[in-house]
Amino acid sequence: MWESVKEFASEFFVTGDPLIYGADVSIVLSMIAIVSVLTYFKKWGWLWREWLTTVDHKKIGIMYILASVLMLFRGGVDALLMRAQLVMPEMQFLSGDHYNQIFTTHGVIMILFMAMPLMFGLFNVIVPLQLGARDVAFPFLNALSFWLFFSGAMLFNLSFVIGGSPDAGWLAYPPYSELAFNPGPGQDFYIWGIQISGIGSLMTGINFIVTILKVRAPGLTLMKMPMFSWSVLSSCIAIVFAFPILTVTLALLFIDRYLGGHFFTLDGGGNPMMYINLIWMWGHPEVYIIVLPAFGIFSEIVATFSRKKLFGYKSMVFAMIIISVLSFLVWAHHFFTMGSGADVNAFFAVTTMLIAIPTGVKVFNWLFTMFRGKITFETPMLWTVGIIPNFVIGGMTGVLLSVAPADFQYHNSYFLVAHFHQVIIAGVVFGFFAGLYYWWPKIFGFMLNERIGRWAFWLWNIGFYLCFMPQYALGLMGMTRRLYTYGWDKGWFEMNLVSTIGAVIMGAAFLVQIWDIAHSIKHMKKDTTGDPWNARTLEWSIPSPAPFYNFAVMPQVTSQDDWHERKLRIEQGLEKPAKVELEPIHMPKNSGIPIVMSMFWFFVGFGLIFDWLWMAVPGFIGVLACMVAHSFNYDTDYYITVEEIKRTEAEAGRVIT
Ligand code: HEM
Ligand SMILES: [Cu+2]
Repeated sequence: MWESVKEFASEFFVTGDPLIYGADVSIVLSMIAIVSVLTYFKKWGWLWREWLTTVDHKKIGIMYILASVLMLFRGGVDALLMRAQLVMPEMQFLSGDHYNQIFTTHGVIMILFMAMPLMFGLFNVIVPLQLGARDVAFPFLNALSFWLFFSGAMLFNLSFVIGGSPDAGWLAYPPYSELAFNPGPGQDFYIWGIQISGIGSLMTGINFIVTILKVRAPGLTLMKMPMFSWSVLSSCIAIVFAFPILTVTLALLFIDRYLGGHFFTLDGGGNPMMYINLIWMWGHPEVYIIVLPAFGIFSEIVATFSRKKLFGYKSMVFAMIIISVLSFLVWAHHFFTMGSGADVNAFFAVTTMLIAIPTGVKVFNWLFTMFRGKITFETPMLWTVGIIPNFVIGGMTGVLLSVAPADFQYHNSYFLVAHFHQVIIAGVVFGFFAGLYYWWPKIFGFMLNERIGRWAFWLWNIGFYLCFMPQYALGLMGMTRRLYTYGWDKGWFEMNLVSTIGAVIMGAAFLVQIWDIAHSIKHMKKDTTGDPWNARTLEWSIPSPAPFYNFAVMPQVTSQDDWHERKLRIEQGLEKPAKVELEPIHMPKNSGIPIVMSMFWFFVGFGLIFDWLWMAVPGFIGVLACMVAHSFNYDTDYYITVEEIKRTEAEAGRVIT
């Protein structure tokens, strides 16, 4: 009996590595700490009522952002571990197996559990405010999306201490991700972690398309809509078409692994290249899904800090839609070496190069917006201006990679690693940082310290160039990706050393950002204006942070950059702050079902990973029960009284007459 318990435990828990034991201890300690703090301060009820059951888009957005910062930390630690192993030839810090696990979890976490939720966080906090709406179209669904993402992320992260991490790369190519070569539970953690959170992403896509098309303030026609909302729309259209492909692909891989299918195995008539085609039919649109909103953010910031209308509004909209369509026609550029022949490769090379045109249009539009503007360089603008050259280099190396015959040389080399980090860090992550600095006062109601913010900016950028520029050269010198060790004879030492130093500087930059937040909380400088940057769009017309109903009165929109125009009219005495008639506001009620249902999904996933049907089946019944319970719940909304609106507005310093 005791023996079998011991045997089970040694397979169930990951053992043998001091890093893991350290993680075990810190997980247990932080759980104890969190539970004791909540109990001591009697905060359980508050946590449940205000956060865990909320359907308020702003709070959901904040939870997304918080989760993504935690994941940035984990993904960043992974990155530093890898760079430590590569710092010099013949390092003995990580074993080959361990290195494989780390680049896999790093890639998955950074893209699916860091970039995606950071983006969804910004969608959530900002889009309804920009549209003059009271919430998203489906607030309950929105909460469910968040909790599904959260369950999926927790499931994936659990593989670090239970069962073992996946190690087949961030896209889990077969045959290596198939059962025959990868029998442990790591790959199943991968499938279920991504599957569960992916359903959440799909629902977010649907939710925001409907919100943008259907829930805009009166007068806000599509062609008057702020550019960030346009970018969200184009990104969500791509989500709705791309994510079902991911769901199906992973389902097929699951059938291969769990039921002995042969979709992607050569024996039995399957074909691994089929998986690789399918996963990139999702994977390439995915990178545009995360970069398009960053383009929207740059557009907002450039206009605000140049004190000018965005140059080329229509061409921006057009470019964004074209990018989201074209992103579905380029997937094979990830495997020009597959052997599909010159015609196929030529097609995908040309479509890839075509994307450079709308992207170039956008870059020129930003530059023309700045031209003759009264530019000021507060942190959001600093990030935006810093990103432009960075992103242009990333884009141009992308064009180099798209030349199919040349790609036979670049393929799977460090040239590629440098390229995709350049677009994904300088385009996506820095873009979301810019958005976070820009909207921070609106989200949290206080200003971030500008001086510390500048330090973070410079450290991130210097660290970035030091880390990734040498990798282009290393790639051309023959260093291949996913390589965990190399010899002294290669001549790669110096550049790898520089690269690791750059990574450490980025790590320091992250800490400076956390310090910036802590410092700013301590020296609380409240944003009493609601419009600290003198900005142009509707979200800045209400107090910071926005009251829970967002707009006390529905704004009547008459032009692009409506808030800017309204400020001008008031200044010129053409418009008096209007007398308004307050009406009770219709709001959705909180619900505990999303978090409970996602917990059941977690059990479904965990049960299937370990082939414990006694857990998976009840989990699934729980999911169905939650659906039924929600269907019969008619108590889903309420009205805020005029009195309460008046009181809330007065507390935010706004008098309503
Ligand atoms: C912040 C600094 C970062 C550093 C120092 C870093 C470093 C690395 C390293 C060393 C690798 C492994 C390369 C190899 O051995 O082939 C890697 C792979 C990867 N990184 Fe990063 N990374 C960073 C940020 C990011 C971010 C922000 C993302 C995405 C949002 C990202 C996405 C990926 C992906 C998808 C892979 C490929 C994993 C695979 O080969 O399966 N990285 N990174
Ligand atoms: Cu691609």
